[in-house]
Amino acid sequence: MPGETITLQVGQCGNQVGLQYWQQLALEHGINSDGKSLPYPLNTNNLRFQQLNNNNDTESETTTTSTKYRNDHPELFFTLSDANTYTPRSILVDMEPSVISKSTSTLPMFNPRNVHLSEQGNGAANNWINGYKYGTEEEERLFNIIDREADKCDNLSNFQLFHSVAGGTGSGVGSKILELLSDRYGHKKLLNTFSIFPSNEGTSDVVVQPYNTILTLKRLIDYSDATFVFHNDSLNQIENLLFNNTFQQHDDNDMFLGANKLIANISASVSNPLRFPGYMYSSIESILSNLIPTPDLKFLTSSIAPFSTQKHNYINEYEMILELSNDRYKTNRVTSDTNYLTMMNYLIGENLDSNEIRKGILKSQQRTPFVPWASRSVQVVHGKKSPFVSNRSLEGVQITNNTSIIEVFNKILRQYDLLIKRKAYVNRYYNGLEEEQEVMDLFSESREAVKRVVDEYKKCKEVNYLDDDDDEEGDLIVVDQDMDI
Ligand SMILES: Nc1nc2c(ncn2[C@@H]2O[C@H](COP(=O)(O)OP(=O)(O)OP(=O)(O)O)[C@@H](O)[C@H]2O)c(=O)[nH]1
Ligand SMILES: [Mg+2]
Repeated sequence: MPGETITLQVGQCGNQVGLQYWQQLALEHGINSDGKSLPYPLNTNNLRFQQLNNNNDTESETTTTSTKYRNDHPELFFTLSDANTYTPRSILVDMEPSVISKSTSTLPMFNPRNVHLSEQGNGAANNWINGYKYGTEEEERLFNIIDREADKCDNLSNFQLFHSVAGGTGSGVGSKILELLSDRYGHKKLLNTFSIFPSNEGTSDVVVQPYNTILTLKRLIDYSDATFVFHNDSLNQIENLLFNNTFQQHDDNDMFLGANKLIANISASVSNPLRFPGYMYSSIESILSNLIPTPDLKFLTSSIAPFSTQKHNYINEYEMILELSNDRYKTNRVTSDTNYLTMMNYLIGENLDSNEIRKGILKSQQRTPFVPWASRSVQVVHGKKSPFVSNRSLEGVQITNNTSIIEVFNKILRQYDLLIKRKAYVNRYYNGLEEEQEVMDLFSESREAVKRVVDEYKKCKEVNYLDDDDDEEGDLIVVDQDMDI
């Protein structure tokens, strides 16, 4: 049985993405916004399951309200109260109240005791240091909530963080929480993050974002076990391709709605095999260990294929696997000289055609420029559709580990270098730090850490990459399942 996941949603972006994420999970598990469960639809497979579980009761043949007959696992992400109400295992943190108030009024299922708000209520003013310091001061209150939530788990597996790397709260408080989680739980529990990177094109974005991003990246490098990289520019482009930006047109109040739905869909798909169990995966660890060959190379790119849109009515398994490799559906910018370390495709649907999948894998293997030492395996996960989602079309998500991270990080380094050369706005970061030198040291050690990751992704393109280090074997994560078809 897989273990539970605790979610932390921090700052505006973290909470807005978190809201979409929980709406998606609630939809897939038939949970109303107040946490009450809808009757579970029993299709043929579920009925067989029901018979196996022996029952003589006379509930409807097509639905049941009893949790006993469910063959999904909402309890990995939700707690279930004695009154049969589901509550997200999620902790909502922000330094100003407006975003979280919207979340809790939209989804009253959130546990009000899991909300942590700053008493001043002004936010971190786009400043990582303000957020980081606040996180340090609030350690006890934050960990009262986190430890309480962890105590409710039978077999806690991982913490996952939703945040943007560029503001003040998601970046700074998020960094502090990661550091503290790693200290308290890190060796035993996985920490993975869904990290949103700022637009390079957006005019509203603030000038110090490269500082916040570099400082956050250092903590992701040090403490996260896997980071899913989402770039706002790429998300906007995918949204244009798939939805013609309909979300933006319909809802001026939330310009990120479409982007956030994409992130929510991808991040929910990652745990699909655990929440709707099949024969393939038993834990988040086994999924991530197939994607991350060494702890230094842990920044992941996602891709989402056209699904259930007016533009793309139906595509089969073969076409889906190829579409997923199309760079225009990737959530960070991927160029043609990108090499791949690992590739995992989630195909979520009913009665998948294994011949079409096999054809897709072969074609994809031929086309994908893997790094020379990679196993060249194109992995496919058969995800099950939620019985609550009436749309029966095939959905596809791809997660890859690839060298596009070099350019993503190099761009941030270039922006950062331009600012730091003139020490532009550095004085904003003196908050609580005594000397200018301390701030400069903090910046330069973060820059070096990011540069090391860039160099590692460059080095991994070489044939003898795995032979270079003395301890490379110790670094390898053992893959515990082979899912090639
Ligand atoms: N995809 C996405 N990006 C967002 C969202 N909200 C903000 N951003 C981006 O995140 C960055 C700013 O981070 P925020 O999350 O607003 O900041 P914060 O963590 O609340 O920190 P402070 O407001 O400074 O205390 C900018 O690059 C925004 O473009 C969102 O809902 N979705
Ligand atoms: Mg904010």
